Amino acid sequence: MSRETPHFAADARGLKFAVVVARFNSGITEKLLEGAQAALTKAGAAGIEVFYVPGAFELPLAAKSLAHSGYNAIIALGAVIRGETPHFDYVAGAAAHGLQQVALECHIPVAFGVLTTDNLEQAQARAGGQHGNKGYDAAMTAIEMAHFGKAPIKAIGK
Ligand code: INI
Repeated sequence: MSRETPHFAADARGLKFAVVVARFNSGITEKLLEGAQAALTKAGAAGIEVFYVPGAFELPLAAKSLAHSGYNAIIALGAVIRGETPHFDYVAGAAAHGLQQVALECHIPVAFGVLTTDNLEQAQARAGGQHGNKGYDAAMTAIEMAHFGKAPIKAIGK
C-alpha cells in the first residue's frame, strides 16, 4: 500500500470475493493475482473465486456478469502497457470506465487492480517489485469497501 494511504485493519471474515484476471500480459497479472490472494487469505476471507478473461477490455463485462452472484466485492486485475500504439488508451480507458460503471450500476464494490504503465519494467515494479503489489492493494480496497457497503465508516466527531 502506498505511503499516503491510511492504515486499514483488514478483516474479511464472512466475506466472499470474485477476482477477475486478464490473461494479456499474464506474467504481470499472475503476480497481481498472487498479491490479491495473499491479502484476502491473510484477512480471513470466507471465499475467493478466480475467473479469467482474455484482456483488460473484457474485465467490465465479466465483472457485470458476476455482480449479482453473492460476492461482497469484485477485484479486477489487468496490465495495460503502453508500448507504441494508441490501443493502450482505448483499452485502459474502457477498462477503467467500464469497471466504475459496473460498481455504480450494480451497487457492488469493484476494485481497480489494473496497471496502466508506459513499459514492462514499470509494471513489474508494481506487481511484486519495488513499488509493491497493486493486486494486494486492490484486495485491501475491496475488503474495506465491502465493509462500507454494510456500514459506512464515519470520521470520529463528525
Ligand atoms: N489487453 C491488456 O490487458 N493489456 C494490454 O496491454 C493490451 N494491449 O496493449 O493491447 C490488451 N489488449 C487486448 C484487449 O484487452 C482485448 O482483449 C482485445 O482488444 C479483444 O477485445
